Amino acid sequence: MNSAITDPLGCGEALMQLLADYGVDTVFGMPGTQTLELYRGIARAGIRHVQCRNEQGASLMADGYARATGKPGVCALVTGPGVTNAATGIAQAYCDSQPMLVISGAGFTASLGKGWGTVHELDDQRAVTASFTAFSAMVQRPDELPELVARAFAVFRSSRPRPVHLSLPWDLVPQKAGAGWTVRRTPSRPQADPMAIAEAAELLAGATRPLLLLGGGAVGTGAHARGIAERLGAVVLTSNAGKGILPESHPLSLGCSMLQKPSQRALAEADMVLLVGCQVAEGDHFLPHLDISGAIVRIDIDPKELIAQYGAAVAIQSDALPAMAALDRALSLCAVTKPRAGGEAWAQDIRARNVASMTAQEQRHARVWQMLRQALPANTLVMGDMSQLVYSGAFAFPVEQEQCWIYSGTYCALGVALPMAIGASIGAPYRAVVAVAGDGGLMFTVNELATAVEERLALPVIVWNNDALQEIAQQMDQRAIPRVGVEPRSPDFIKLAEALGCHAVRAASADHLAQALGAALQADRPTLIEVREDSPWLAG
Ligand SMILES: Cc1ncc(C[n+]2csc(CCOP(=O)(O)OP(=O)(O)O)c2C)c(N)n1
Ligand SMILES: [Mg+2]
Repeated sequence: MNSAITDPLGCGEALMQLLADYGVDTVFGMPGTQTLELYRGIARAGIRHVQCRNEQGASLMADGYARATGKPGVCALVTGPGVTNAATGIAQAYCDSQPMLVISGAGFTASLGKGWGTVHELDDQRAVTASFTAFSAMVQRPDELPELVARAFAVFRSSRPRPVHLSLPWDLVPQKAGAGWTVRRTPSRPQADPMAIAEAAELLAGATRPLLLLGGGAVGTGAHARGIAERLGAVVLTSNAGKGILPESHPLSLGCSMLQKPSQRALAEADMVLLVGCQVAEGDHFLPHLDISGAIVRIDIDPKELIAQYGAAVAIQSDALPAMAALDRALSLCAVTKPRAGGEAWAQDIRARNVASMTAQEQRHARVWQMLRQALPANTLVMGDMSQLVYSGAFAFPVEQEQCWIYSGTYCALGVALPMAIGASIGAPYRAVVAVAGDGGLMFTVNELATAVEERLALPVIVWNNDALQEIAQQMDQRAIPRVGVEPRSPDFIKLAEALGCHAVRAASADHLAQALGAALQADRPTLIEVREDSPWLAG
Protein backbone atom coordinates (compact mmCIF):
# COMPACT_ATOMS: atom_id res chain seq x y z
CA MET A 1 0.00 0.00 0.00
CA ASN A 2 0.98 3.61 -0.43
CA SER A 3 3.05 4.68 2.53
CA ALA A 4 4.31 7.72 0.66
CA ILE A 5 1.91 10.23 2.17
CA THR A 6 3.41 11.58 5.33
CA ASP A 7 1.96 14.15 7.63
CA PRO A 8 3.45 16.50 8.53
CA LEU A 9 5.40 16.85 5.31
CA GLY A 10 9.06 16.02 4.93
CA CYS A 11 11.42 18.69 3.60
CA GLY A 12 11.47 17.30 0.05
CA GLU A 13 7.67 17.33 -0.11
CA ALA A 14 7.35 20.77 1.47
CA LEU A 15 9.98 22.21 -0.89
CA MET A 16 8.23 20.93 -4.00
CA GLN A 17 4.84 22.11 -2.74
CA LEU A 18 6.34 25.55 -2.05
CA LEU A 19 7.83 25.69 -5.56
CA ALA A 20 4.43 24.72 -7.02
CA ASP A 21 2.94 27.60 -5.00
CA TYR A 22 5.51 29.92 -6.64
CA GLY A 23 4.22 28.72 -10.04
CA VAL A 24 6.69 25.93 -10.85
CA ASP A 25 4.98 23.34 -13.05
CA THR A 26 7.95 21.48 -14.56
CA VAL A 27 11.22 20.08 -13.26
CA PHE A 28 14.02 18.75 -15.49
CA GLY A 29 16.20 16.15 -13.86
CA MET A 30 17.56 12.75 -13.04
CA PRO A 31 16.90 11.09 -9.66
CA GLY A 32 19.41 9.33 -7.43
CA THR A 33 19.63 7.82 -3.98
CA GLN A 34 20.10 11.14 -2.18
CA THR A 35 17.20 12.86 -3.94
CA LEU A 36 14.54 10.15 -3.51
CA GLU A 37 12.59 12.23 -1.00
CA LEU A 38 12.65 15.20 -3.39
CA TYR A 39 11.04 12.98 -5.97
CA ARG A 40 8.35 11.98 -3.50
CA GLY A 41 7.69 15.73 -3.33
CA ILE A 42 7.62 16.16 -7.13
CA ALA A 43 5.03 13.41 -7.43
CA ARG A 44 2.95 14.72 -4.51
CA ALA A 45 2.91 18.34 -5.78
CA GLY A 46 1.76 17.24 -9.26
CA ILE A 47 4.81 18.80 -10.92
CA ARG A 48 5.72 17.49 -14.38
CA HIS A 49 9.09 15.78 -14.40
CA VAL A 50 11.09 15.66 -17.64
CA GLN A 51 13.78 13.04 -17.50
CA CYS A 52 17.05 14.03 -19.17
CA ARG A 53 19.62 11.53 -20.42
CA ASN A 54 22.51 13.45 -18.88
CA GLU A 55 22.27 16.34 -16.41
CA GLN A 56 23.84 18.70 -18.95
CA GLY A 57 20.58 18.18 -20.83
CA ALA A 58 18.56 18.98 -17.71
CA SER A 59 20.18 22.35 -17.08
CA LEU A 60 20.02 23.29 -20.77
CA MET A 61 16.36 22.25 -20.99
CA ALA A 62 15.66 24.34 -17.89
CA ASP A 63 17.37 27.29 -19.62
CA GLY A 64 15.32 26.79 -22.79
CA TYR A 65 12.14 26.55 -20.71
CA ALA A 66 13.05 29.84 -18.96
CA ARG A 67 13.60 31.63 -22.26
CA ALA A 68 10.28 30.46 -23.69
CA THR A 69 8.20 31.20 -20.59
CA GLY A 70 10.00 33.94 -18.63
CA LYS A 71 9.67 31.69 -15.57
CA PRO A 72 12.64 30.07 -13.83
CA GLY A 73 13.71 26.74 -15.24
CA VAL A 74 14.07 24.22 -12.43
CA CYS A 75 16.33 21.19 -12.33
CA ALA A 76 16.68 18.40 -9.79
CA LEU A 77 20.09 16.72 -9.68
CA VAL A 78 22.08 14.27 -7.65
CA THR A 79 25.11 15.57 -5.80
CA GLY A 80 28.58 15.43 -7.37
CA PRO A 81 28.37 14.25 -11.00
CA GLY A 82 24.78 15.50 -11.31
CA VAL A 83 26.01 18.98 -10.48
CA THR A 84 29.23 18.88 -12.51
CA ASN A 85 27.40 17.43 -15.54
CA ALA A 86 24.87 20.26 -15.29
CA ALA A 87 27.53 22.96 -14.90
CA THR A 88 27.54 23.96 -18.59
CA GLY A 89 23.84 24.80 -18.68
CA ILE A 90 23.99 26.64 -15.36
CA ALA A 91 27.01 28.69 -16.44
CA GLN A 92 25.32 29.53 -19.74
CA ALA A 93 22.21 30.77 -17.90
CA TYR A 94 24.50 32.88 -15.70
CA CYS A 95 26.16 34.47 -18.76
CA ASP A 96 22.80 35.16 -20.40
CA SER A 97 20.98 36.40 -17.26
CA GLN A 98 18.38 33.64 -17.19
CA PRO A 99 16.42 32.55 -14.10
CA MET A 100 17.17 28.97 -13.05
CA LEU A 101 16.72 27.12 -9.79
CA VAL A 102 19.07 24.19 -9.33
CA ILE A 103 18.11 21.83 -6.52
CA SER A 104 20.65 19.14 -5.84
CA GLY A 105 21.43 16.56 -3.26
CA ALA A 106 24.53 16.64 -1.08
CA GLY A 107 26.29 14.13 1.17
CA PHE A 108 25.39 13.54 4.83
CA THR A 109 25.82 16.76 6.82
CA ALA A 110 28.46 15.18 9.05
CA SER A 111 30.53 14.10 6.03
CA LEU A 112 30.61 17.42 4.15
CA GLY A 113 34.14 18.59 3.45
CA LYS A 114 35.69 15.67 5.37
CA GLY A 115 36.96 13.65 2.41
CA TRP A 116 35.63 10.35 3.79
CA GLY A 117 35.03 8.94 0.30
CA THR A 118 31.24 9.27 0.35
CA VAL A 119 29.39 8.46 -2.84
CA HIS A 120 29.43 11.40 -5.37
CA GLU A 121 31.81 13.26 -3.08
CA LEU A 122 32.78 16.83 -3.89
CA ASP A 123 34.95 18.63 -1.37
CA ASP A 124 32.91 21.84 -1.47
CA GLN A 125 29.89 21.57 -3.76
CA ARG A 126 28.67 25.06 -2.82
CA ALA A 127 31.94 26.51 -4.08
CA VAL A 128 31.73 24.53 -7.35
CA THR A 129 28.72 26.52 -8.54
CA ALA A 130 29.37 29.75 -6.60
CA SER A 131 31.16 31.42 -9.53
CA PHE A 132 28.27 30.91 -11.97
CA THR A 133 25.22 31.44 -9.77
CA ALA A 134 23.73 34.53 -8.11
CA PHE A 135 24.17 32.50 -4.94
CA SER A 136 24.82 28.92 -3.99
CA ALA A 137 23.84 27.63 -0.56
CA MET A 138 24.43 24.39 1.36
CA VAL A 139 21.24 24.15 3.40
CA GLN A 140 21.94 23.47 7.07
CA ARG A 141 18.43 23.29 8.57
CA PRO A 142 14.90 22.79 7.14
CA ASP A 143 13.68 26.16 8.40
CA GLU A 144 16.26 27.96 6.19
CA LEU A 145 14.58 26.76 3.01
CA PRO A 146 11.52 29.08 2.80
CA GLU A 147 13.77 32.14 3.02
CA LEU A 148 16.32 30.74 0.55
CA VAL A 149 13.54 30.02 -1.96
CA ALA A 150 12.13 33.55 -1.45
CA ARG A 151 15.62 34.96 -2.00
CA ALA A 152 15.92 32.94 -5.22
CA PHE A 153 12.63 34.32 -6.54
CA ALA A 154 13.74 37.86 -5.57
CA VAL A 155 16.79 37.31 -7.84
CA PHE A 156 14.61 35.93 -10.65
CA ARG A 157 11.90 38.59 -10.54
CA SER A 158 13.37 41.74 -8.98
CA SER A 159 16.96 42.05 -10.20
CA ARG A 160 19.19 40.72 -12.95
CA PRO A 161 17.99 37.11 -13.23
CA ARG A 162 20.65 34.47 -12.73
CA PRO A 163 20.77 30.85 -11.55
CA VAL A 164 20.54 29.89 -7.88
CA HIS A 165 21.79 26.57 -6.50
CA LEU A 166 20.48 24.98 -3.32
CA SER A 167 22.31 21.85 -2.09
CA LEU A 168 20.26 19.64 0.23
CA PRO A 169 22.18 17.17 2.42
CA TRP A 170 20.92 13.60 2.24
CA ASP A 171 19.88 13.53 5.89
CA LEU A 172 18.06 16.87 5.63
CA VAL A 173 15.57 16.00 2.87
CA PRO A 174 13.48 13.46 4.84
CA GLN A 175 13.33 15.64 8.01
CA LYS A 176 9.98 17.12 9.04
CA ALA A 177 9.58 20.51 7.43
CA GLY A 178 7.82 22.40 10.21
CA ALA A 179 5.76 25.57 9.74
CA GLY A 180 6.25 28.74 7.65
CA TRP A 181 6.52 27.30 4.15
CA THR A 182 4.56 30.05 2.40
CA VAL A 183 5.19 32.24 -0.64
CA ARG A 184 6.76 35.61 0.22
CA ARG A 185 5.95 38.78 -1.71
CA THR A 186 8.46 39.58 -4.45
CA PRO A 187 10.28 42.94 -4.03
CA SER A 188 9.59 45.73 -6.54
CA ARG A 189 12.08 46.36 -9.36
CA PRO A 190 14.37 49.41 -9.46
CA GLN A 191 12.93 52.47 -11.21
CA ALA A 192 14.86 55.19 -13.01
CA ASP A 193 15.82 58.41 -11.22
CA PRO A 194 13.77 61.20 -12.93
CA MET A 195 16.79 63.55 -12.85
CA ALA A 196 18.87 61.03 -14.78
CA ILE A 197 16.06 60.59 -17.32
CA ALA A 198 15.88 64.38 -17.86
CA GLU A 199 19.65 64.53 -18.34
CA ALA A 200 19.54 61.63 -20.80
CA ALA A 201 16.66 63.17 -22.77
CA GLU A 202 18.54 66.46 -23.11
CA LEU A 203 21.69 64.72 -24.35
CA LEU A 204 19.79 62.55 -26.82
CA ALA A 205 17.81 65.53 -28.11
CA GLY A 206 21.09 67.23 -29.07
CA ALA A 207 22.48 64.25 -31.01
CA THR A 208 23.05 64.48 -34.75
CA ARG A 209 23.85 60.77 -35.44
CA PRO A 210 22.19 58.78 -32.65
CA LEU A 211 22.15 55.00 -32.46
CA LEU A 212 20.17 52.68 -30.18
CA LEU A 213 21.84 49.41 -29.16
CA LEU A 214 19.35 47.02 -27.55
CA GLY A 215 20.27 43.85 -25.67
CA GLY A 216 18.36 41.11 -23.87
CA GLY A 217 17.60 43.43 -20.96
CA ALA A 218 15.59 45.61 -23.34
CA VAL A 219 13.11 42.85 -24.23
CA GLY A 220 9.60 44.20 -23.63
CA THR A 221 10.53 47.81 -24.42
CA GLY A 222 9.88 47.60 -28.18
CA ALA A 223 7.12 50.20 -28.37
CA HIS A 224 9.24 52.79 -26.51
CA ALA A 225 12.42 51.91 -28.40
CA ARG A 226 10.51 52.50 -31.60
CA GLY A 227 9.06 55.78 -30.28
CA ILE A 228 12.49 57.05 -29.21
CA ALA A 229 14.19 55.96 -32.44
CA GLU A 230 11.51 57.56 -34.63
CA ARG A 231 11.56 60.80 -32.63
CA LEU A 232 15.35 61.05 -32.86
CA GLY A 233 15.78 59.58 -36.35
CA ALA A 234 18.13 57.09 -34.67
CA VAL A 235 19.29 53.84 -36.23
CA VAL A 236 18.70 50.70 -34.15
CA LEU A 237 21.09 47.80 -33.70
CA THR A 238 20.52 44.77 -31.47
CA SER A 239 22.56 42.02 -29.88
CA ASN A 240 21.50 38.40 -30.40
CA ALA A 241 19.45 38.52 -27.19
CA GLY A 242 17.74 41.71 -28.36
CA LYS A 243 17.08 40.54 -31.92
CA GLY A 244 13.61 41.55 -33.10
CA ILE A 245 12.82 44.08 -30.32
CA LEU A 246 12.34 46.49 -33.22
CA PRO A 247 10.89 44.64 -36.24
CA GLU A 248 13.85 44.11 -38.57
CA SER A 249 11.86 45.42 -41.56
CA HIS A 250 11.65 48.86 -39.89
CA PRO A 251 13.47 51.47 -42.03
CA LEU A 252 15.65 52.50 -39.07
CA SER A 253 16.67 48.92 -38.22
CA LEU A 254 20.18 47.56 -38.72
CA GLY A 255 19.00 44.21 -37.40
CA CYS A 256 21.32 42.02 -35.38
CA SER A 257 24.46 42.82 -37.34
CA MET A 258 27.19 43.57 -34.80
CA LEU A 259 29.29 40.89 -36.54
CA GLN A 260 29.36 42.90 -39.76
CA LYS A 261 32.03 45.56 -40.28
CA PRO A 262 29.76 48.33 -41.67
CA SER A 263 27.54 48.07 -38.56
CA GLN A 264 30.63 48.13 -36.34
CA ARG A 265 31.72 51.32 -38.19
CA ALA A 266 28.27 52.85 -37.64
CA LEU A 267 28.64 52.25 -33.93
CA ALA A 268 31.99 54.06 -34.03
CA GLU A 269 30.55 56.95 -36.05
CA ALA A 270 27.41 57.56 -33.95
CA ASP A 271 27.75 60.71 -31.84
CA MET A 272 25.33 59.36 -29.20
CA VAL A 273 24.54 55.77 -28.26
CA LEU A 274 21.57 54.73 -26.16
CA LEU A 275 22.67 51.38 -24.76
CA VAL A 276 19.87 49.42 -23.12
CA GLY A 277 20.22 46.11 -21.24
CA CYS A 278 23.25 45.17 -23.29
CA GLN A 279 26.73 44.01 -22.30
CA VAL A 280 28.20 44.60 -25.78
CA ALA A 281 29.62 41.12 -25.23
CA GLU A 282 32.36 39.61 -27.36
CA GLY A 283 30.12 36.73 -28.42
CA ASP A 284 28.02 39.21 -30.41
CA HIS A 285 30.86 40.76 -32.41
CA PHE A 286 33.94 38.49 -32.00
CA LEU A 287 36.26 41.44 -31.26
CA PRO A 288 38.21 42.14 -28.06
CA HIS A 289 36.58 45.58 -27.89
CA LEU A 290 34.12 47.53 -30.05
CA ASP A 291 34.85 51.13 -30.91
CA ILE A 292 32.14 53.38 -29.44
CA SER A 293 33.37 56.97 -29.53
CA GLY A 294 30.08 58.87 -29.06
CA ALA A 295 28.62 59.72 -25.67
CA ILE A 296 26.73 56.82 -24.08
CA VAL A 297 23.40 56.90 -22.25
CA ARG A 298 23.19 53.53 -20.56
CA ILE A 299 20.23 51.81 -18.93
CA ASP A 300 20.71 48.60 -16.99
CA ILE A 301 19.22 46.90 -13.95
CA ASP A 302 22.70 45.80 -12.82
CA PRO A 303 24.93 48.64 -11.51
CA LYS A 304 28.03 46.60 -12.41
CA GLU A 305 27.08 46.77 -16.09
CA LEU A 306 26.66 50.55 -15.96
CA ILE A 307 30.36 51.08 -15.36
CA ALA A 308 31.70 48.05 -17.26
CA GLN A 309 33.98 48.49 -20.30
CA TYR A 310 32.32 51.53 -21.84
CA GLY A 311 32.05 54.61 -19.62
CA ALA A 312 28.59 56.23 -19.78
CA ALA A 313 27.82 59.97 -19.85
CA VAL A 314 24.55 59.13 -18.11
CA ALA A 315 24.19 55.79 -16.31
CA ILE A 316 20.64 54.89 -15.31
CA GLN A 317 20.08 51.97 -12.97
CA SER A 318 16.58 50.73 -13.67
CA ASP A 319 14.38 48.03 -14.99
CA ALA A 320 14.47 48.82 -18.73
CA LEU A 321 10.71 49.19 -19.26
CA PRO A 322 9.98 52.10 -16.88
CA ALA A 323 13.22 53.82 -17.90
CA MET A 324 12.45 53.57 -21.62
CA ALA A 325 8.85 54.67 -21.01
CA ALA A 326 10.09 57.70 -19.05
CA LEU A 327 12.67 58.58 -21.70
CA ASP A 328 10.07 58.27 -24.47
CA ARG A 329 7.73 60.54 -22.49
CA ALA A 330 10.46 63.07 -21.70
CA LEU A 331 11.40 63.35 -25.38
CA SER A 332 7.75 63.75 -26.40
CA LEU A 333 7.17 66.45 -23.73
CA CYS A 334 10.08 68.54 -24.98
CA ALA A 335 8.61 68.02 -28.49
CA VAL A 336 11.80 66.58 -29.94
CA THR A 337 11.09 65.41 -33.45
CA LYS A 338 14.09 65.14 -35.71
CA PRO A 339 13.60 64.39 -39.40
CA ARG A 340 13.72 60.61 -39.83
CA ALA A 341 14.97 60.79 -43.42
CA GLY A 342 18.63 61.21 -42.38
CA GLY A 343 18.56 58.17 -40.09
CA GLU A 344 16.67 56.09 -42.63
CA ALA A 345 19.16 56.92 -45.38
CA TRP A 346 22.06 56.08 -43.04
CA ALA A 347 20.42 52.76 -42.09
CA GLN A 348 19.78 51.91 -45.74
CA ASP A 349 23.38 52.63 -46.63
CA ILE A 350 24.73 50.46 -43.76
CA ARG A 351 22.36 47.61 -44.63
CA ALA A 352 23.50 47.71 -48.28
CA ARG A 353 27.15 47.70 -47.24
CA ASN A 354 26.50 44.80 -44.84
CA VAL A 355 25.00 42.77 -47.70
CA ALA A 356 27.90 43.65 -50.00
CA SER A 357 30.40 42.57 -47.33
CA MET A 358 29.07 39.00 -47.10
CA THR A 359 31.44 36.18 -48.11
CA ALA A 360 30.36 33.43 -50.52
CA GLN A 361 29.98 31.10 -47.53
CA GLU A 362 27.76 33.61 -45.71
CA GLN A 363 25.68 34.03 -48.88
CA ARG A 364 25.11 30.27 -48.89
CA HIS A 365 24.04 30.47 -45.24
CA ALA A 366 21.73 33.37 -46.10
CA ARG A 367 20.00 31.26 -48.76
CA VAL A 368 19.27 28.60 -46.14
CA TRP A 369 17.88 31.21 -43.75
CA GLN A 370 15.65 32.67 -46.48
CA MET A 371 14.26 29.17 -47.09
CA LEU A 372 13.67 28.68 -43.37
CA ARG A 373 12.05 32.10 -43.06
CA GLN A 374 9.57 31.24 -45.79
CA ALA A 375 8.78 27.83 -44.33
CA LEU A 376 8.43 28.79 -40.65
CA PRO A 377 5.68 30.72 -38.83
CA ALA A 378 6.62 34.32 -37.91
CA ASN A 379 6.85 33.61 -34.17
CA THR A 380 8.96 30.45 -34.49
CA LEU A 381 11.58 30.19 -31.78
CA VAL A 382 14.93 29.26 -33.32
CA MET A 383 17.52 27.74 -30.98
CA GLY A 384 20.95 28.11 -32.49
CA ASP A 385 24.06 26.08 -31.70
CA MET A 386 27.66 27.19 -32.19
CA SER A 387 27.72 26.54 -35.93
CA GLN A 388 28.78 28.77 -38.81
CA LEU A 389 25.23 28.66 -40.19
CA VAL A 390 23.96 30.12 -36.92
CA TYR A 391 26.61 32.86 -36.72
CA SER A 392 25.33 34.11 -40.09
CA GLY A 393 21.71 33.68 -39.02
CA ALA A 394 22.13 36.55 -36.55
CA PHE A 395 22.06 38.95 -39.51
CA ALA A 396 20.63 36.75 -42.28
CA PHE A 397 17.46 35.41 -40.62
CA PRO A 398 14.96 38.28 -40.54
CA VAL A 399 12.63 38.42 -37.55
CA GLU A 400 9.81 40.80 -36.76
CA GLN A 401 9.31 39.84 -33.11
CA GLU A 402 11.54 39.68 -30.07
CA GLN A 403 12.56 36.41 -28.36
CA CYS A 404 12.36 34.39 -31.57
CA TRP A 405 16.11 33.91 -31.85
CA ILE A 406 18.29 32.36 -29.18
CA TYR A 407 22.02 32.09 -29.61
CA SER A 408 24.17 31.91 -26.49
CA GLY A 409 27.39 33.30 -27.89
CA THR A 410 28.86 34.34 -24.56
CA TYR A 411 29.29 30.91 -22.98
CA CYS A 412 29.43 29.62 -26.56
CA ALA A 413 29.11 25.95 -25.60
CA LEU A 414 28.61 23.37 -28.33
CA GLY A 415 25.55 21.15 -28.02
CA VAL A 416 23.13 23.52 -26.35
CA ALA A 417 20.54 23.97 -29.11
CA LEU A 418 18.79 20.59 -28.95
CA PRO A 419 18.18 20.43 -25.18
CA MET A 420 17.27 24.13 -25.04
CA ALA A 421 14.75 23.56 -27.84
CA ILE A 422 13.28 20.63 -25.88
CA GLY A 423 12.85 22.85 -22.80
CA ALA A 424 11.34 25.66 -24.86
CA SER A 425 8.96 23.32 -26.64
CA ILE A 426 7.77 21.94 -23.29
CA GLY A 427 7.36 25.47 -21.89
CA ALA A 428 5.57 26.84 -24.97
CA PRO A 429 3.79 23.87 -26.58
CA TYR A 430 1.63 26.13 -28.78
CA ARG A 431 4.68 27.65 -30.45
CA ALA A 432 6.87 26.35 -33.28
CA VAL A 433 10.38 25.66 -31.94
CA VAL A 434 13.31 24.62 -34.15
CA ALA A 435 16.85 23.58 -33.20
CA VAL A 436 19.70 24.33 -35.61
CA ALA A 437 23.10 22.69 -34.93
CA GLY A 438 26.25 21.69 -36.76
CA ASP A 439 27.35 18.09 -37.18
CA GLY A 440 29.93 18.60 -34.40
CA GLY A 441 27.64 20.42 -31.97
CA LEU A 442 24.76 17.98 -32.25
CA MET A 443 26.94 15.09 -31.11
CA PHE A 444 27.45 16.71 -27.69
CA THR A 445 23.83 16.18 -26.65
CA VAL A 446 22.31 13.95 -29.35
CA ASN A 447 21.20 11.53 -26.59
CA GLU A 448 18.47 14.04 -25.66
CA LEU A 449 16.64 13.16 -28.90
CA ALA A 450 15.41 10.22 -26.80
CA THR A 451 13.89 12.72 -24.33
CA ALA A 452 12.19 14.62 -27.15
CA VAL A 453 10.76 11.35 -28.48
CA GLU A 454 9.49 10.39 -25.03
CA GLU A 455 7.84 13.81 -24.67
CA ARG A 456 6.33 13.46 -28.20
CA LEU A 457 7.60 16.88 -29.25
CA ALA A 458 6.92 18.12 -32.80
CA LEU A 459 10.46 19.42 -32.91
CA PRO A 460 12.45 19.86 -36.14
CA VAL A 461 16.20 19.48 -35.50
CA ILE A 462 18.18 20.85 -38.42
CA VAL A 463 21.71 19.50 -38.73
CA TRP A 464 24.03 21.64 -40.82
CA ASN A 465 26.46 18.99 -41.98
CA ASN A 466 29.85 19.96 -43.40
CA ASP A 467 31.70 16.87 -42.08
CA ALA A 468 33.91 19.09 -39.91
CA LEU A 469 34.27 21.36 -36.93
CA GLN A 470 34.47 23.83 -39.74
CA GLU A 471 34.77 27.09 -37.85
CA ILE A 472 37.94 25.84 -36.19
CA ALA A 473 39.17 23.98 -39.28
CA GLN A 474 39.04 27.21 -41.28
CA GLN A 475 40.82 29.15 -38.55
CA MET A 476 43.58 26.49 -38.68
CA ASP A 477 43.74 26.82 -42.48
CA GLN A 478 44.09 30.60 -42.20
CA ARG A 479 47.05 30.22 -39.85
CA ALA A 480 48.61 27.36 -41.79
CA ILE A 481 48.11 24.98 -38.85
CA PRO A 482 47.61 21.37 -39.96
CA ARG A 483 43.97 20.24 -39.50
CA VAL A 484 44.31 18.48 -36.15
CA GLY A 485 41.17 17.40 -34.29
CA VAL A 486 38.67 19.09 -36.54
CA GLU A 487 37.43 16.33 -38.84
CA PRO A 488 35.67 13.81 -36.56
CA ARG A 489 33.89 10.92 -38.15
CA SER A 490 30.16 11.64 -38.00
CA PRO A 491 27.54 8.91 -37.69
CA ASP A 492 24.83 8.38 -40.28
CA PHE A 493 22.55 11.03 -38.73
CA ILE A 494 19.44 9.61 -40.38
CA LYS A 495 19.96 6.12 -38.95
CA LEU A 496 21.01 7.50 -35.56
CA ALA A 497 17.88 9.64 -35.24
CA GLU A 498 15.65 6.78 -36.39
CA ALA A 499 17.24 4.43 -33.86
CA LEU A 500 16.36 6.91 -31.11
CA GLY A 501 12.75 6.97 -32.31
CA CYS A 502 12.69 10.14 -34.45
CA HIS A 503 11.62 10.77 -37.99
CA ALA A 504 14.64 11.66 -40.11
CA VAL A 505 15.16 13.05 -43.58
CA ARG A 506 18.00 14.47 -45.68
CA ALA A 507 16.84 17.63 -47.49
CA ALA A 508 17.10 17.13 -51.25
CA SER A 509 15.89 20.52 -52.48
CA ALA A 510 14.53 23.84 -51.21
CA ASP A 511 10.97 22.57 -51.65
CA HIS A 512 11.81 19.32 -49.89
CA LEU A 513 13.28 21.25 -46.95
CA ALA A 514 10.12 23.39 -46.66
CA GLN A 515 7.87 20.36 -46.89
CA ALA A 516 9.96 18.44 -44.31
CA LEU A 517 9.75 21.37 -41.90
CA GLY A 518 5.99 21.67 -42.35
CA ALA A 519 5.54 17.96 -41.66
CA ALA A 520 7.93 18.05 -38.69
CA LEU A 521 5.92 20.82 -37.00
CA GLN A 522 2.81 18.60 -37.17
CA ALA A 523 4.41 15.29 -36.22
CA ASP A 524 3.99 13.24 -33.04
CA ARG A 525 7.74 13.10 -32.51
CA PRO A 526 10.90 15.05 -33.35
CA THR A 527 12.29 15.05 -36.89
CA LEU A 528 15.98 15.31 -37.66
CA ILE A 529 16.47 17.19 -40.96
CA GLU A 530 19.97 16.94 -42.35
CA VAL A 531 21.06 19.76 -44.64
CA ARG A 532 24.43 19.15 -46.24
CA GLU A 533 26.49 22.27 -46.86
CA ASP A 534 27.72 20.81 -50.17
CA SER A 535 24.15 20.29 -51.49
CA PRO A 536 24.08 21.40 -55.14
CA TRP A 537 20.69 23.08 -54.59
CA LEU A 538 22.34 25.52 -52.17
CA ALA A 539 24.85 26.75 -54.77
CA GLY A 540 24.40 30.40 -55.78
C1 LIG B 1 32.14 22.89 -25.51
C2 LIG B 1 32.90 23.49 -26.63
N1 LIG B 1 34.05 22.93 -27.07
C3 LIG B 1 34.74 23.49 -28.09
C4 LIG B 1 34.31 24.64 -28.69
C5 LIG B 1 35.13 25.29 -29.80
N2 LIG B 1 34.38 25.32 -31.07
C6 LIG B 1 33.71 26.40 -31.49
S1 LIG B 1 32.96 26.19 -32.96
C7 LIG B 1 33.53 24.61 -33.09
C8 LIG B 1 33.18 23.80 -34.30
C9 LIG B 1 31.77 23.34 -34.30
O1 LIG B 1 31.55 22.43 -35.34
P1 LIG B 1 30.10 22.19 -35.89
O2 LIG B 1 29.14 22.05 -34.79
O3 LIG B 1 30.14 21.07 -36.87
O4 LIG B 1 29.77 23.58 -36.61
P2 LIG B 1 30.48 24.22 -37.92
O5 LIG B 1 31.54 25.17 -37.43
O6 LIG B 1 31.07 23.08 -38.71
O7 LIG B 1 29.38 24.93 -38.64
C10 LIG B 1 34.32 24.28 -31.98
C11 LIG B 1 35.01 22.97 -31.78
C12 LIG B 1 33.10 25.22 -28.19
N3 LIG B 1 32.59 26.33 -28.69
N4 LIG B 1 32.42 24.62 -27.19
MG1 LIG C 1 30.37 21.13 -38.90
